[in-house]
Amino acid sequence: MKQYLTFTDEVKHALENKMPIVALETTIISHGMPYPQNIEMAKEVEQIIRDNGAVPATIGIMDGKIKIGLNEEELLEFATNKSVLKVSRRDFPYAMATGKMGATTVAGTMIAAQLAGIEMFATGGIGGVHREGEVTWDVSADLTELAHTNVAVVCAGAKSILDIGRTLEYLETQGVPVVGYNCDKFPSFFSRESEFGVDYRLESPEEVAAVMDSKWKLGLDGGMIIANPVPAESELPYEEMEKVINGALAEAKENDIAGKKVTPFLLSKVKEMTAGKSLETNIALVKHNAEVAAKIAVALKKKQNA
Ligand code: PSU
Ligand code: MN
Repeated sequence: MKQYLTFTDEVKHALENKMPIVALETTIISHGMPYPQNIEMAKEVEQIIRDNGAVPATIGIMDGKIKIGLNEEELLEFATNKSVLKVSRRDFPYAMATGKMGATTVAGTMIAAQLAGIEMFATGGIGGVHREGEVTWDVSADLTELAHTNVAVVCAGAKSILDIGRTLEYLETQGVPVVGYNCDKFPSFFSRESEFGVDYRLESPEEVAAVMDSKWKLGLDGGMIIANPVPAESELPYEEMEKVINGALAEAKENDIAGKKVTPFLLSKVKEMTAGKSLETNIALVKHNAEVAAKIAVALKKKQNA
């Protein structure tokens, strides 16, 4: 499988020298945010990771290769090209065989990160069980990936476009630990809390790294969620967002939006309905997640290299 991977010099050097690395996804760039905020976010997030002592590896598919690390020109291509595929587990074979450009989702990025030997990943929010999932069977492949791929994901929880309760139940069934980073409630992306609790509250990068280390040393394959609430100054009120999200869900239903189009549709509706405020919050929380992920990656490598 390694024949399909290519690395930037920065990432290659970091891997060879057992340095801390943080993987980043491209779906958030190509399908999650508009241009030019998406490219600005992508570059800033990489810099935050470097400033916190780790090496960023933004992952995407181009020319039949899985690229571990993207240069500026490639990042810009993901930010502006309108025909980029959204690549989750099921889409890899097609994207690789056709040579089409593919932005990796949380699931897709985890697969690529594991192939490359990267254990830490920062994003905004994970996919999950959609509301009315009992009717539509819309359950993100992110959850099954978390069940068996050894990559820990720092996120701001899950948007309440999803059914957060069922998402957490699914993760429990699949044996995925949900850690609250300095929080007791599972965050709901735009807001710092939801009505649901986390499994364990941990308060330092070292504590999180120790849990990751013992999980994988025990051979308990699968990922981990590190839920990191949006900084208070960027939070949007939960009740207000509930109304917005209910409006967006109604529109998705009216327009018969299904399959992989659901999440990007809801995201852009929410942005429209909050006059762009949701985008600012989205960017703030991704940056915060990158910082925390870098610190955990540093702590983990210190432990592993000791
Ligand atoms: N949630 C967000 N922003 C995003 C996504 C999820 O708040 O950009 C993206 C991620 O790439 C995630 C994917 O992996 O959507 C989930 O899509 P689906 O529900 O189709 O599995
Ligand atoms: Mn889906």
